[in-house]
Amino acid sequence: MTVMQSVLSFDGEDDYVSIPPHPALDLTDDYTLEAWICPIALGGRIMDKGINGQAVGFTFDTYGGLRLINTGIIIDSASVQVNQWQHVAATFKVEKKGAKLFVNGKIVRELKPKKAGTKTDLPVHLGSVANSPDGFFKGKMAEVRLWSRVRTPEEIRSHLHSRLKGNEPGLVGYFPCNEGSGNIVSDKSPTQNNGSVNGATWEQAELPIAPSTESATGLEDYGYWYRWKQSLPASAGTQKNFRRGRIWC
Ligand SMILES: [Ca+2]
Repeated sequence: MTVMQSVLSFDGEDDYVSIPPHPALDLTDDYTLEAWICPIALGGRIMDKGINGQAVGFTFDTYGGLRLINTGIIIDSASVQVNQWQHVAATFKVEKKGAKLFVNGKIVRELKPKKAGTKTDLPVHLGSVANSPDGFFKGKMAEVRLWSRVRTPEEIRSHLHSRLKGNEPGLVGYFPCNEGSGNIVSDKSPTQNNGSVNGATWEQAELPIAPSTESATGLEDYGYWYRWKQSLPASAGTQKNFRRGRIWC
């Protein structure tokens, strides 16, 4: 199911969003980055808190495919497609196969990082390098999420097609990028660290993301309930399946 909604469009020349420096965004180990992207061309930054050419902060981009840089690099060259929407994610933790790249909830690359990242005092930029006018993203972006913990593949997949509430544990930056007008992207996480839009424009796009359950009419919750019910074995019986309270809450 796709729903027409507002997204941010970047021209690949000088557009970006700047999210001010904040201690909650000093992600060096045990973190997750997520976004929905529709790149017109590969090469641009998705989100970046690094210094161009140095292995500090973090860089999550489409250079050569899908790539995460902190003190090391993990890259997958084959999975990101141009001119279509896809959900991309990176998780990082210094342990066995602790760095993972995901496209549409599927792990496309993983490796063991040698060491954790180091922080910078830079803002987080969406759509460009954080410290210089470079690496501009060409395409559309929405539903940007930053977490101070590693989300499991199951967690990533389970919230891939729905907006978050904003109070999920470990959520340190949440930018749905669906304002539709103005020069601010609101941070719906407890960090409340809004970003400023520099040149990027608002567009309408069909995205496979259900509206937030906060504004649910009941139908969205029914969808979740129905899928949950379908996933139960028949032996669970009808009584356990019936959770009417959730349908209309
Ligand atoms: Ca521009």
